[in-house]
Amino acid sequence: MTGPELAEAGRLLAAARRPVVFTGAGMSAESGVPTFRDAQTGLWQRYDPQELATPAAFRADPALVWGWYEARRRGVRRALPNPGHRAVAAIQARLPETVVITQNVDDLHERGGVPAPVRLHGSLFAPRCSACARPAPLPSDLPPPAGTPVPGAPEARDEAEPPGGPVSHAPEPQDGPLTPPACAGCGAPVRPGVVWFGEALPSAALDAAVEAAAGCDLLLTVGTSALVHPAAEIPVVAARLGAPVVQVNPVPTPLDAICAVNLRGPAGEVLPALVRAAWPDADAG
Ligand code: BJW
Ligand code: ZN
Repeated sequence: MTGPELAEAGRLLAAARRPVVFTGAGMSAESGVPTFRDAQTGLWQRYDPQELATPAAFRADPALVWGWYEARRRGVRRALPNPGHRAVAAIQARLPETVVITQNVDDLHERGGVPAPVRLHGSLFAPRCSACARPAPLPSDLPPPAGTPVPGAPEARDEAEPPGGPVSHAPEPQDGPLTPPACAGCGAPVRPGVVWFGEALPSAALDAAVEAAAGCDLLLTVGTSALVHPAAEIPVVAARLGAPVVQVNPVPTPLDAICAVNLRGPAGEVLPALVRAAWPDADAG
């Protein structure tokens, strides 16, 4: 990718000292993780994500909602960070004051080399009790029920653990409704550790995001439709206080009007090109 917009965005990035990278689902699209507003596939195609991602949906049908999140968590577990994630890590490595703020509930920034993104909408990997909020283990962290045959597993258990620790041999459940586990403390259904419509964002994360946006000297917004609030206001805070905003998205969004530069294209191609434009010697991932 080349062109005057990329060169201008590269100049802005090279001049920045405290950039913010603000990401949405498009960041992970090239890793094979569907965006939130993509049409759903398989068993889920008759459901609207906006109607599943609510406390009311979970109350009405916990197995439907838990099964949807488990299917998505298994999909994310199989996905790998793409060159866009690695380019964001390269920016942070070059500019250590970079703050990465994500709306995504996957873990691809962490696996791509950004150890502690600010998570506005929670995580697929942090289930908790729906009543007492006690953290719950991930289903695949649970040992298989006693007597569960483990396909292909050796009878003897004296083999060395694989690198990275023990792996679970729990069978993968089928894609579809799935009864959520019960809380070990109070017995209520465990829920995904994400922020649903109508729920408050975690206040520490929201405060950190607003503070970073207010103090940044460049905001790079990547792969978000900017339709969901209050997250969509983060780039607006930066722009209002004078920071240039650079957007990476194949299509226009409501943020176009406040952006100094709009880079139309996929994150996995545009972000490495942007890093190379800023620092021609950089390893852009
Ligand atoms: C690519 C690409 C490639 C594709 N490269 N790009 C003000 C106005 C109107 C409404 C509200 C308002 N303030 C609050 C509201 C209500 C509501 C809201 O915003 N509704 C709107 C939808 C109308 N907000 C809330 O309810 C929030 N809570 C709240 O306000 O609480 C108040 C409160 C205070 C105190 C006490 C109690 C309550 C909570 C919002 C939580 C959102 N949660 C979700 C689900 C998380 C779990 C899950 O994933 O299931 O978060 S919704 C969903 O949207 C998810 C995402 O993080 C979020 C943003 O979506 P995102 O990332 O932008 O994805 P997409 O799919 O929309 O867009 C993808 C983009 O990528 C597209 O632009 C593509 O073009 C692009 N793309 N390939 C680069 N390769
Ligand atoms: Zn509980």
